[in-house]
Amino acid sequence: MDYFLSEEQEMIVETAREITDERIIPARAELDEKHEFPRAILNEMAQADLFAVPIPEEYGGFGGGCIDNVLALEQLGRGCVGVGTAFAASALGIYPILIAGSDEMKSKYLPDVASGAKFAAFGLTEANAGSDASGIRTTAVPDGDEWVINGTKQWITNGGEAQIYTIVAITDRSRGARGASMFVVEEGDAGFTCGPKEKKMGIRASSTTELIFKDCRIPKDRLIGRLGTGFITVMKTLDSSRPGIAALGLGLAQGALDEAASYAKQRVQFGKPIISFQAVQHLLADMAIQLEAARALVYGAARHIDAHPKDMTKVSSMCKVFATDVAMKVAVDAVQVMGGYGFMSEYPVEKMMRDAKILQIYEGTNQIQRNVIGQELNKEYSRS
Ligand code: COS
Repeated sequence: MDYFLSEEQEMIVETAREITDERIIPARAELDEKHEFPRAILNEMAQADLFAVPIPEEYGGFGGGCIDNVLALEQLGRGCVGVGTAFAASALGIYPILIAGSDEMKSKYLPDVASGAKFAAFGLTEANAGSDASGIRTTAVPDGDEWVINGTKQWITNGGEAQIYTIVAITDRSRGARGASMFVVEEGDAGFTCGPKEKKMGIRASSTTELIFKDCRIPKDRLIGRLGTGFITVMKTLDSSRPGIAALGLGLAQGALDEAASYAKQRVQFGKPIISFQAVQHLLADMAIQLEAARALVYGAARHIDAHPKDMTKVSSMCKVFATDVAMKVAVDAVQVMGGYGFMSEYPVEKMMRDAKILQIYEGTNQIQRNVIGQELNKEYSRS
């Protein structure tokens, strides 16, 4: 379907498509098997200016909107959601600075992320604070000209690979959601270390570690925005980044459909290519219908967000839920079309099926997204 992309948007798609076809697809099986961080590929993406897409022009970026980011991530997701996640997590890490940081803070950190000289990461989740984001225990206490941070973040994407970490910590427990604040922690700050890489079912090219703060001291000016606004900044950050996860889902579903359809054309059983059997055609048709419906929703949501940035919560969750549920279903059906071969790791759909699962879990489970959508509907219908 024609989504009437501008010339600049077609260029973003072309750039991301080329890197995906030439660099990511040939490397993905090995990166997955070795749990290897794709630094060389990310560097090439940086040279192609892809990291600059979501960063405003005055900070060395391309000044793209949500739709531009979605278009780039869709292509990367078609190749490998592990590589796409490493890329997306750097944008996630700088959203708090973009949303709430001072001009000085933006000037200090954003140009290096736009050029790809530095990667970023976002630290929210803890052992006892997953879906319940406000249950975090990490604390930040003022001491002279510094903040002293103590606690442990869990499952942080780009842990150990990023140089800039935006994290949320409790600054006043008595104030509930208004008692959390966000900070920038840099690689090499005293008292800050990352744990070993987690072993995961999928997205193995991305790095996932703990962030460990033991009397970690950072300067006062690393507070992002105002004291006590950390939880709200976290929520706005997730609203901004979830369409990117939806886009990874679109890409994964497209990749899985491409694999399944090409296989069905060349696989002969009962004397005919299996694509000529209605049973297989119906599976492929449903995959294609769901993918196109998801794409229409994700692009529509991204354009709505660009036009109405203050009204993004509901559409952001809607497109995350729908596109990632579609990605999971399409990946499972691609394995089904390919039968025993689909189950073997020499074919990419086996990895796609493993990678798809996390899309329904991270950046807010799809159950939490439905809660968010329900709450937004409740607000809307209370007003009318
Ligand atoms: N934008 C701006 N403000 C928001 C917001 C949003 N999207 N969502 C909530 N808020 C505000 C609320 O308005 C409220 O402010 P007031 O105190 O002024 O009323 C405050 O934040 C607390 O909101 P709420 O009471 O809804 O918070 P809950 O603790 O009930 O949690 C959910 C809400 C479940 C939505 C939140 O915890 C969440 O998103 N969890 C999932 C976390 C997640 O995605 N984790 C994945 C790991 S990060 S990669």
